Amino acid sequence: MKIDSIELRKIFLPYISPFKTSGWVEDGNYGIITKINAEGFIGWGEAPAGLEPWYNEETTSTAWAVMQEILVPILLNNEIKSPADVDKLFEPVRGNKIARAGLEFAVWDLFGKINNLSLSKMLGGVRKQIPIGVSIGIQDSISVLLKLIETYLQSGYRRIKIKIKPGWDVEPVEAIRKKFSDILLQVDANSIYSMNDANHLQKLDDYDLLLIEQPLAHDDIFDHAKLQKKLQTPICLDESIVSPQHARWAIELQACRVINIKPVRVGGLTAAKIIHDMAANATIPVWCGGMLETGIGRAVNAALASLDNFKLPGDISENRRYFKKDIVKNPFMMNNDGTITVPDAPGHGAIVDEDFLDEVTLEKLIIKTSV
Ligand code: OSB
Ligand code: MG
Repeated sequence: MKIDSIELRKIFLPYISPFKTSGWVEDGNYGIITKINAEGFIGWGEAPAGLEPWYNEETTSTAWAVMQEILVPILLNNEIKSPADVDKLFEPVRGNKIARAGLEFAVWDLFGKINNLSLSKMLGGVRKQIPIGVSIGIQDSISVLLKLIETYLQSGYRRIKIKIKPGWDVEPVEAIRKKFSDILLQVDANSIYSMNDANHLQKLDDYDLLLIEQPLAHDDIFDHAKLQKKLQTPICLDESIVSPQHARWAIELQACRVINIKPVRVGGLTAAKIIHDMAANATIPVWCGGMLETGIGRAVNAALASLDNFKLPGDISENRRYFKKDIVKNPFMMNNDGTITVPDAPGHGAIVDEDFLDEVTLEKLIIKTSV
């Protein structure tokens, strides 16, 4: 494939309401949209880094710099025969997985369009619809939280995830269980607890949670293995699994019983699929997490979640759960049975609204192949 040009855009797309986790608040998507022109086709990708390094070490600015200085020149100076080549070419780059994924997605999209194959098909997807859940940030009060959950359940969401932190964990979970005794419920701590909280976290075992996501440090696997031995609730790792190697370590150490796969966290779809297959072999179920992406990243996640071992509902809510208007013309809408339909158009299937994308673009850079 001969690449003609690569375009990077920093965007700001505001959320309908701020999203609050145990450690930070976000008021919108400040990601990078990538666009690759090749062979008469256009591939789109998204690197959903935030302004600050609260989730992982990357930010919009670091991803932009690494793309501009390192990753884009690698793509322009090498022959790419398949999307898997991108993972190999980027392999020597340490970290910077969100930046890598943002460009890798655009190459997958391009190959799908050139070969008339959907991303789901290219990845080996088996599902046409995927069940979806909703991730709810920390709220001002339990009554506000319960009302929100009621609204989401009424609109059809199949699973509720709430963010937790010290002071906002056992009580909201208990209140939810009292009111909604049989819903699929899980919690996400985004690395706020330590081993000293093990006894406190054991209290969550009384509420039949699907899982507790990333209770301990963002880069820990070892202590999670010790904590899992003390909890009945399955631990699910998010932040800690940044590569297939890390997934193998976590599985061998029994640090988790479930894995949240976000392709952006592991450098792209090639690594995500390896982790999926590895987990399947170990009978560890996976599900697809999210990073409050625009419709581009959301379409990529939906394609990935069509693979067989995605056994639990994903954080792939309808676009309108986050954005008044998204940068795609074909936002996901939930079907009556709490699923979304996996796109079967060539590539990831997101149709970018370029006029609206222009409106939300803060900065743009076009890098052309020198001839
Ligand atoms: O930890 O899963 C997380 C959002 C931003 C960063 C990290 C996380 C999240 C979410 C929301 O929980 C996922 C989504 O709905 O896209
Ligand atoms: Mg998480």
